[in-house]
Amino acid sequence: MSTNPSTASADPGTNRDDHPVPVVPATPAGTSSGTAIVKAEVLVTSPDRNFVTLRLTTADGVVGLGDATLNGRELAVASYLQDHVVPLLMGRDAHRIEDTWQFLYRSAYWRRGPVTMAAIAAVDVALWDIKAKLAGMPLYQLLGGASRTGIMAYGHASGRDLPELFDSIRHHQELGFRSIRVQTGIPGIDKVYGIAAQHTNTGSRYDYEPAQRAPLPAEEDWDTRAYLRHIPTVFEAVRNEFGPELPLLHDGHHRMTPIQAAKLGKALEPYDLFWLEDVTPAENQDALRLVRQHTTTPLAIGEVFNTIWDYKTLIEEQLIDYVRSPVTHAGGITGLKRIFDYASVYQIKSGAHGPTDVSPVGLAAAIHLGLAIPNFGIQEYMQHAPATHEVFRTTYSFAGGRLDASDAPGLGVEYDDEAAAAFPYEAAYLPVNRLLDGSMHDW
Ligand code: KDG
Ligand code: MG
Repeated sequence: MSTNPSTASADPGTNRDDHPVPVVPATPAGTSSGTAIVKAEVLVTSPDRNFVTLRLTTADGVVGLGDATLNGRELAVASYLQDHVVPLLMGRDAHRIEDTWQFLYRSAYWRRGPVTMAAIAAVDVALWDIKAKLAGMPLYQLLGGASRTGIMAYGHASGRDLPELFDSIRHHQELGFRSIRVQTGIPGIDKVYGIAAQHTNTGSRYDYEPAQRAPLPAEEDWDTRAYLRHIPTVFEAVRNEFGPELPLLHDGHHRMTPIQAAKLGKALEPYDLFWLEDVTPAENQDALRLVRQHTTTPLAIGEVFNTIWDYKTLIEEQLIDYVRSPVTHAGGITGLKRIFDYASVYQIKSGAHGPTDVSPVGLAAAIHLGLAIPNFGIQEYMQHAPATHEVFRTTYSFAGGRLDASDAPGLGVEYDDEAAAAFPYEAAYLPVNRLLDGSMHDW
């Protein structure tokens, strides 16, 4: 790995220090040597924000891309890939996607977790990209073909106050969004998650990305009682202004206790939310039992979950309505499709995470998967900055509230090395939250 932007490759039999790699897996029986992986590059670049991308190349020169971006911890995944995964990939048959997934998951011994699962995801998506290119098809065709004409996407409207929020909702409607997430400032709290126009500790705007480039995380404030008092009044005002039909979403961002979450879900019932997201910290799956007993507001959870095991209680006990993991952090197409299939048994739908810290490669993978699965719900679409699109040349489209894949073979995304070279990695951290008495709280 290098970071400026990085291209680090491993030829068969060497690692980055040119020492012999102790174990180079033999090309499995039946492999046509043309599909053997001969190059694996870990690319780190920062066009508006940091991204980690894996690029695999086969002996025949077919290239696949995978997203391994983990916001605020990017270099940990880059090192995991470069130091511990790239050497294992040399000579493997790019066609053997499931076997490679199982090999990487089981051989680590230390299972799950965002770093491991983002690394596995990057390999998995790059292999699907290669397989679809070899088949001469867009990826969704290999996943079973399109089940729908485009996938419904929601955008992020926000404002420090109601007038600013209404302007932002109208702006998103003009951009074509038909479903809208609503976040607002809270009276008495200076800086709150998800408000685009608020000024940050570094003086820049918060528009695209909460992770700020600075040596230390920014500090935001939190007061749950003020939040619980204010949010129902916001949704009442939005419904009065925009009518009953517009699908509205809201992200609680892991900040409530179970009983507070139950209270908020109940208070929001008259405003008919599409979903209420991450009401409680995700580690405690049992908390959702209490929330569920008290409210019919649909619940979405899982953007910090990485495997099917993290969802076991939530899915089997039908404690949620939407699964939030992205392809990028949940073991790729292979890992996330398994979770979605499991969820479909319980009438739970997909609602994949799609902030700017999922790269255009990760978003493209989500679009292909969302087109194919039977239980698609909605896709988050936070829209990348123009600089990001200089590096990641995409072919997906957004119109009429829906994202759609192109007919380009594979994922339909190309990586521009020359453009990437202009955007070196810069350390950036997600903010932290403190309560008004100074104690730490979930962000
Ligand atoms: O990196 C953290 C962000 O991806 C997260 O804060 C965004 O909660 C989020 C969302 O719903 O998009
Ligand atoms: Mg969220």
